[in-house]
Amino acid sequence: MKLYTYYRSSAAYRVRIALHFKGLAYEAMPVDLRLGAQRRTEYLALNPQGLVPALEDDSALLAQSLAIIEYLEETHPDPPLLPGAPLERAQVRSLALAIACDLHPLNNLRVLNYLRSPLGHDEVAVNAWYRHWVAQVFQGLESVARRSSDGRHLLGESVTLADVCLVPQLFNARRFGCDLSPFPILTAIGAHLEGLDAFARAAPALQPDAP
Ligand SMILES: N[C@@H](CCC(=O)N[C@@H](CS)C(=O)NCC(=O)O)C(=O)O
Repeated sequence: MKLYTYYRSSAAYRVRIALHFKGLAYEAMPVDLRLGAQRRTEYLALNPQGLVPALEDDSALLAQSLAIIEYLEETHPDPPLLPGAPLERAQVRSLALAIACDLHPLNNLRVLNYLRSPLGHDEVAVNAWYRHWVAQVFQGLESVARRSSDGRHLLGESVTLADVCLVPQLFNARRFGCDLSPFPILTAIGAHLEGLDAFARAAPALQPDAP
């Protein structure tokens, strides 16, 4: 398998965690978002959505991190990232979607760039935007975690898709200087997960395209 990735992309980071968690080998194909490589003709020919990650398997190309992870889950169910019971699966997906659909798209590179130009916002305003949406979604996640977490995972007692989405989002939040002190459960979960092999190997600093 080939993974089109960028070391600091949190969506690609999710897929890297899932691949390592399932013990699947892959070749990293870096796409340099800083240079706009995701919008070049060669890449758009592969992935017309023009974003990372994308996974090539059996000469088919899949875009969208959650679709990719669900594909890996179906083709390589062990170890699982989704629980067995339908209600628990839905709860895990609900948290993953809060991060991947309600938070991440608001703070994506192209959105931040659009705020800068043409809308003309300065870095102070862009950072305020970024931190506002992190705080709002993390508040809800922290409340859920207060009820459902064992202090090491968002839900239940093993790694799930929700954890796979949380760790890259925590990485991004730190990168943008978000105040994480109101979220002690989320940060404790992150500290535990970052120590696990699959999460550690997927970390941005260890990627071949990291500076
Ligand atoms: N919903 C997509 C989001 C993918 C996405 O936004 N990727 C970002 C990096 S984290 C990207 O490629 N950004 C490039 C850009 O904004 O031009 C997924 O989950 O895969």
